[in-house]
Amino acid sequence: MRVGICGYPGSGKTTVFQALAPGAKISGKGVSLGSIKVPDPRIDQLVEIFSPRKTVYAEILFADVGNTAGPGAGAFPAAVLEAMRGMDVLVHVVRAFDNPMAEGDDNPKRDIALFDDELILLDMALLERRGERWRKESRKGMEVQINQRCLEHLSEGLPLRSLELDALQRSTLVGIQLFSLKPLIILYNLSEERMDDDAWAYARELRQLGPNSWSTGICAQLEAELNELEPEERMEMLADLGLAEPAAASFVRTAYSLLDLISFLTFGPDECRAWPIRRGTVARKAAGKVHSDIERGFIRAEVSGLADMLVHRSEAAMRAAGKTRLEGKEYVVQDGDLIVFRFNV
Ligand SMILES: Nc1nc2c(ncn2[C@@H]2O[C@H](COP(=O)(O)OP(=O)(O)OP(=O)(O)O)[C@@H](O)[C@H]2O)c(=O)[nH]1
Ligand SMILES: [Mg+2]
Repeated sequence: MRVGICGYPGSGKTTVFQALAPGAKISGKGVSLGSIKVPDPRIDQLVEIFSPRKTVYAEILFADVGNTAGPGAGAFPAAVLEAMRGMDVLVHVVRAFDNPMAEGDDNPKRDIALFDDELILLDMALLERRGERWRKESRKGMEVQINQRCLEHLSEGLPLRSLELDALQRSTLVGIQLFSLKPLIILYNLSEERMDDDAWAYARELRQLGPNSWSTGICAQLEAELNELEPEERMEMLADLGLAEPAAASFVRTAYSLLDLISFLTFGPDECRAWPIRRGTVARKAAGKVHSDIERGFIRAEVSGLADMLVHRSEAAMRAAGKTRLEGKEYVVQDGDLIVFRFNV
């Protein structure tokens, strides 16, 4: 999963990046990229059984997409748009603290509205260009129709993430990377004082704002500072602050469930690995995550559960004990399924 950290100048993007992706190796030109592993006790248990040569946790890639002009000061720069385009989800960091370097007082409501307006305008331009081309080619059909419906929705000032589309209709939009179609998490970046101010409770809680859009809050500066501490000191400091865990941990969990991601697991002496997929993914598609050959040559999935594996401790013993089910290509993969794919190429 790729998470784009966006927001106006001085909102705390870089600090949020440091808070959410501690120890991330920064790479990339202009855009800071860092990834973190998604902690997964199920993988730890498989590793215990198989002592694999390689262990792979699910990963979340964070990108600090860089600076826009100030709120309302015009279009986002091309480099920022380019970075945002490749993301699966956008996090809009909203300044809710005094920053003497930033222009004016913090104004979360204004920033949220202006940011969304900008995404809507960008998408209108993209879809209008596409519609224009199709008119010239006098094309008809579902693509053209969906294009039109999207434009109507946008011209009401609404983001595409709130437009109801079924899977087939949505498929007409793949490949254009529409900005307002991406799930959005509004992240209020609160000053330390506001972290326990009742008036800001709404900004701290996790709230669903609409389809594919949520808001929550952190004090990024504090979280970033926590990450500089040794693990023991960090635990103490968290306890002092009355926090159950670092924001990075809860953010990962939240993002996973918001985006309806689950993981299936593969195992063996070579590799134990978590594979993130959308809930509802069928076995054959899931196989394609591992390798496109396995999707193409899919025969069946041999599915089992971790609880049984903890008892029987090998693929052969599982089969002998009748703890492995055979599932076909339409089987809907469940969170935590252990899977061996059989395929033929
Ligand atoms: N009080 C307070 N200050 C913060 C917080 N988060 C960031 N800051 C401060 O705000 C300033 C800007 O933070 P950055 O993380 O650099 O913000 P940015 O959005 O990356 O800024 P640009 O890249 O310059 O647009 C820094 O001085 C931070 O220390 C916060 O949660 N509380
Ligand atoms: Mg920055």
